[in-house]
Amino acid sequence: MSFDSDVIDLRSDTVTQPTPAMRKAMAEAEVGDDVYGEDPTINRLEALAAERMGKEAGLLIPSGTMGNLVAVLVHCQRGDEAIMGNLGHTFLFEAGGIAALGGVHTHTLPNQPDGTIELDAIRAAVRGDDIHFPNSRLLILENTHNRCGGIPLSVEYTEMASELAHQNGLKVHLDGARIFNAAAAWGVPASELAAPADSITFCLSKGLCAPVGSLLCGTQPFIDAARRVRKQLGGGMRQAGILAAAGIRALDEMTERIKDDHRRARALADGLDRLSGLAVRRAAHPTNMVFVSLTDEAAFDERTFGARLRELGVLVGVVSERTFRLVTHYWIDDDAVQQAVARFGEVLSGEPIA
Ligand code: TLP
Repeated sequence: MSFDSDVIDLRSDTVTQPTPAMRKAMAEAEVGDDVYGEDPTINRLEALAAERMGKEAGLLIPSGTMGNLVAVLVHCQRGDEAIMGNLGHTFLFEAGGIAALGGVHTHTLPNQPDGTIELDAIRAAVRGDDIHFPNSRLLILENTHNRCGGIPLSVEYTEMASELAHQNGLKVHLDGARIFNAAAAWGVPASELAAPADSITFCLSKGLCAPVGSLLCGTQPFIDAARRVRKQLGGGMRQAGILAAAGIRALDEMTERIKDDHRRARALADGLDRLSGLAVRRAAHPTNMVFVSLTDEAAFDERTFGARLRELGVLVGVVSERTFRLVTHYWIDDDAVQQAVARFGEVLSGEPIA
């Protein structure tokens, strides 16, 4: 029912497994055919999600990737342009879906180290009315910003960027896969962070531990259109109330405890920072991610280092040359944090690569 307790899996919070309470709720879920709108558990989850995001309506989507894709396909027509960060998940890790399936043109702007995109850059990127240009239609923001270190965007920045986008006729989609991490970091309700955006995707299956599912939220007409696009993509589901039941548990029981993951990520960062051979990227408002690099003192390449850690039962993500991402989550307790630090130390003190 739980993780292999010998393995400390820090690759992602997507590896979380459903809690015993979720498994029970899934077994007992009342279900119906959701394509007919008749799954009472999904209907409850969608209403709850919309309420938590401060939006009119919500839609259960199989994944965060599909949530962002559906949002882009509703906001944009073929040949329209979506402006987004060059380190954004939609640009880097969604298999080019918006281009492949929507004919949507991507316009990337540099993400700053804090996950923001400079307002002047957004202003300058919006195209004028000229038949040579694609129509600028959408701005995509990401909160927390994964590749920038799990950094939370502030309410103030989200408001300023969204206001600018709206003044220029653009809609705003927020990839809020980890919006509850951002909310915990700032000590504000998620709805405040979502308020400036026209639509938001958030995930149940990351720090909130549900096995599957993301929610797309927005106005009622937006969600009506999104329901149709989800169907076009083959994402209309039937008795998925089984999944929604876990999602309701996730929203009811798992958002408050996210701050424990942040505390443990800080402890992990502190422990790793004390080891010579490692440099931790520090953020002003850290959440559940630790990005750590091998310094010149460590005579390892990242693949060998990662493989040695794996032999000791610690799994980490390699994000770039000599840099790892470690993510804390429900299944990582205080002891796992101490163990992980100790095993990093063990690898560092071992034989370097030949
Ligand atoms: N991110 C995954 C990997 O794809 C990198 C991870 O392990 O962090 N938006 C953001 C900001 C994400 O981090 C992710 C998943 C998604 C969207 C996509 O969610 P899923 O995996 O449900 O499609």
